[in-house]
Amino acid sequence: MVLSKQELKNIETVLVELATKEVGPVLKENAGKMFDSFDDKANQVDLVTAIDKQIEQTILKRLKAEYPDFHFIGEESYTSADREISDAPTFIVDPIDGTTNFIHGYPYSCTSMGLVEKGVPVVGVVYNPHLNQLYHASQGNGAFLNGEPLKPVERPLGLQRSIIALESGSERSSGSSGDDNFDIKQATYRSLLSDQGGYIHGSRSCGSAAMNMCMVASGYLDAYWEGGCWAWDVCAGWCILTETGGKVVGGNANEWKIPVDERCYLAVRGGASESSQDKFIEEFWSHVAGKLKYFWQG
Ligand code: LIP
Repeated sequence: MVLSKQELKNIETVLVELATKEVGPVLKENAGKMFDSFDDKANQVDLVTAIDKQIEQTILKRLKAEYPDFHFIGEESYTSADREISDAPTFIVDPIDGTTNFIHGYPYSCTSMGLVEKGVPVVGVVYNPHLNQLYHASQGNGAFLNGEPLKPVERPLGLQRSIIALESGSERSSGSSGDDNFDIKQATYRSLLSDQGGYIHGSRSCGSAAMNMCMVASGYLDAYWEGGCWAWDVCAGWCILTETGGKVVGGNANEWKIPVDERCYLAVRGGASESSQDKFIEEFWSHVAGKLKYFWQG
């Protein structure tokens, strides 16, 4: 099955309605109210609440009713059976992206609902009800913010004159257990920011991959780099970014084409020529202080 532009637009409309009418009010109502009732997942900074799980079930129920033949991968229900993303249309959903922000009431939590076909993000909806920011797109149909066309300002793209989203992430093993991802990330941050290195204008952090991707799609950020997040964190934002002329490559050097579940990403804004995007990417990669390695746990 190859979904037509109109079919993709119809799916986008369903996801927009689901996000704004059923998910957003629950997300907004409960933000900041779960500070004494969250659970740890992989560690004590990888958090989940009953609201994450409740929202995922709401989304799953609606999408299974609308699209019974489509596959579904959700952050809170995935198992090792989800490891292989097939060519079939598959919803890839993070019910609450920025769960830590949600727990703290910091207004950068959102729901992120994407669809891939043949592994490619073809529909994306990201909704932050706290700031009334509804980003949505489908392949070939353009990207929108609150119903208005989303187009980044045309301006030169250059590493030194950039602000880039960099995240602390939830995997923080430092100097032990043979996992040097955290140390590689910190060394990369230093290389990018130092006056002896990239000397970039600055780093920013939404605490949500989906929101970072949307800030890049808007052109407010020039790029976003993260290792350790997941397909559900980036799938929707990837489609939205692509529809604004942006591109997503691997977070490790020389990985120009990656699957949606790579778990290590570099997203670069549109509003600039492809040659300047590629020059930016290669210069950025020159600062990555090693090879990040992530695995699918489940
Ligand atoms: C979050 C990601 C973010 C990452 C956090 C966390 P969650 O997703 O969106 O990019 O830095 O560690 O993984 O867990 O809030 O859905």
